Amino acid sequence: MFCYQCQETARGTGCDVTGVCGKNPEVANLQDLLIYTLKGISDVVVKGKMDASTLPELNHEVFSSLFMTITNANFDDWAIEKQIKKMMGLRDSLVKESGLSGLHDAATFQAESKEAMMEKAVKVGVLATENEDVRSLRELIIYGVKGIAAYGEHATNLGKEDNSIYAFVYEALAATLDDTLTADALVALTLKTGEYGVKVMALLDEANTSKYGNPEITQVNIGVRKNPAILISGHDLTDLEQLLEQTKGTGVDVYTHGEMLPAHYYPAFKKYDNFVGNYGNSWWKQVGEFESFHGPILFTTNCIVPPRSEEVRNRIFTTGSSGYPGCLHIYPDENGKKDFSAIIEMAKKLPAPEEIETGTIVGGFAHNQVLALADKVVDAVKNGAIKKFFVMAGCDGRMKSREYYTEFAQKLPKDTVILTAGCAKYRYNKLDLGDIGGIPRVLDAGQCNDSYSLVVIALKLKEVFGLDDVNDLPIVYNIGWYEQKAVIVLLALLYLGVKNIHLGPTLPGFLSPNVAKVLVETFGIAGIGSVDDDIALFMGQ
Ligand code: SF4
Ligand code: SF3
Repeated sequence: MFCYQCQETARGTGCDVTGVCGKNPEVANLQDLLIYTLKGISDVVVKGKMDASTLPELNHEVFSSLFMTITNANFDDWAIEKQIKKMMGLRDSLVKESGLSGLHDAATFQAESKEAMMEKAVKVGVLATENEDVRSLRELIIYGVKGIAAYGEHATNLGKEDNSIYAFVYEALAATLDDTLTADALVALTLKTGEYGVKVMALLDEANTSKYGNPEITQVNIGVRKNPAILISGHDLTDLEQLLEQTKGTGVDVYTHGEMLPAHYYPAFKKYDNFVGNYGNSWWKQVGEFESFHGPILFTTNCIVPPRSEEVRNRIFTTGSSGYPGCLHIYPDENGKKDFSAIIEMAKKLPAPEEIETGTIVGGFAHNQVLALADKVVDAVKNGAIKKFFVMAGCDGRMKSREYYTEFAQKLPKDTVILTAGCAKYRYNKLDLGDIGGIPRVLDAGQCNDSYSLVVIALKLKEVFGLDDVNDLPIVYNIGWYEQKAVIVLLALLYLGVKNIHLGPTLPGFLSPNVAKVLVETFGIAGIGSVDDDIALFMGQ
C-alpha cells in the first residue's frame, strides 16, 4: 500500500505498512483499484464525448465510489470489492456502447477474483506515476475531486444535481491518465477543480437551505437526558431527517456527534422534541466517548475510528458511503428510504448516555444569519471594535501539534473574531472567548462544506466596504486540514483569489517540493509557526 492523502500520513510522507487511520493494506489497495476503475470510466466518457446528463446511474455510482475512498469513510474490504465489481460492470457496458477502441488499460483491464484485484491494485496505485511533480498534481486533483464527490452526493440525496459537475469530474479523472499533459496544464486543472469546488458547495448550500431553512443562531445543549438514545455522526442531513422521523414518539432520543452538530442550527430539525443536543467532540475522540454514550451510533459518512472493543463495534451502524467490517450497513430502498428500526430497537434495550459535559454552545452563523447582522458587524469594524476576522475553518485531527489552534484562539486579541466551519471548531468552540457588542467571538457557520458561507460573507463585506480585492479585507485565513474535503475547500478559496492562506498543522505530504513552491509563489500559501509569532504576523498584516 501507499497512501498520503491525509494530514496524518506516516512521517508526513506516506503510509506504506498500514494506515495511521487504521486502514489496512488490503483496503488501501482495493481503494486504489476502485479509483483506477473510475479513471477508466472517465476515459471512456471523455473519449466517447458522452453527455453526463444521460448517465445518471453512473454519475451517482462514481460519486459514491469516490466518497468511499475518503479518509475514515470506509474500512470494509468486502464493500469496496463489491463496488469495484459494480463499477467494472458499468464500465464494460459503457465501452461496448461507445464502440471505442484503443482505450487506456484502466478502461479495459479485467480482474474477477479478489486475488486478481489485489495483483492489479499494486501496479496502479499512487506510486505508478513516477515523476513526483506530476504525481503530486494528479493526486491534488484527485483529492479535490473526492471532496467534490462527497459534497455532490449530499446534494444529490436532497434532489439537487448539476450535470456540469459530473462532467468536470470525468474530465479531471481522465486527465490523470494522460501522460501528455504538462505540469502547467495540471496546475490549470487544479484551479478548475477549485472552481467546481465552489459550484458544488453552493449547490449543497442551496440543497440544505431550501429543504431545511437557513441556519440561525442556536444554543445547542451538550448535556444529556435520561432516555435511551442514538448518536448520529457524519455529514448527511437526509439521514438525520429520516432518523428523527423514525424515532418520533418512540421514547428514544437523538444526539449529534462531530460534524453533525450544525444540524441543530437548521429550523426544520427544531420541531423534533427528541432531538436533544450534541454529544462529545470531534471525530478522533470517539473511542472514549462512544463507550460512555452506551447507545447505538449511526455513521452517515467519515470520520470513523476503528473501534477498540467488540462491545462498541456491535453498536456501530453505517450507511451511505461509510462502512466498517462487522458493522451493520443500512441500505436505502429504491426511493432512498432507509429503515433504521434495527438501530431504534437496539437503543431501547441500552442504558441512557452518561453525562460527560453540561451547558450549551452557540452556532448557526452561516451566511444568511451573519448577513442579517451585517449592519452590526460593519459598524463594529468601522468603529474599531473588531480589528480582524480569522477564518479558522477545516478539520480537526489527533496530532498533538493541533493544540496550536486552541492556544491560538485563546491568545488572539479580544478585538478579533473567529469564523469557523468543519470539525476544526472543536479546538476552541467550548472556550469562553466572550463577545464583541453581542457578537460572539467564535462564529460557527456549520460543517466543512459551509466554509462556502464564510466565502459568501467575505464577498459581501468586500462589497459593503467598496473594495476591489477580497484580500484587502481585514480577514486572515489560518486553516486546519485533515482529509480530502479540506483539500477542495482550499482549492475553492484559491480559485476565488484568496491569498496568503496558512495551512496546518503541517503542509500536505502529497505536495512535492516543486508543487509546494508553485503554491507558495503564486498564492502565498504558508504553514504555521509558533502561536505568538503567527499572531504578531497576522495582526501586523
Ligand atoms: Fe495514511 Fe491518511 Fe491514507 Fe489513512 S488516509 S492510510 S492515515 S495517508
Ligand atoms: Fe472533520 Fe472528519 Fe474533516 Fe467535515 S469529520 S471536517 S475531519
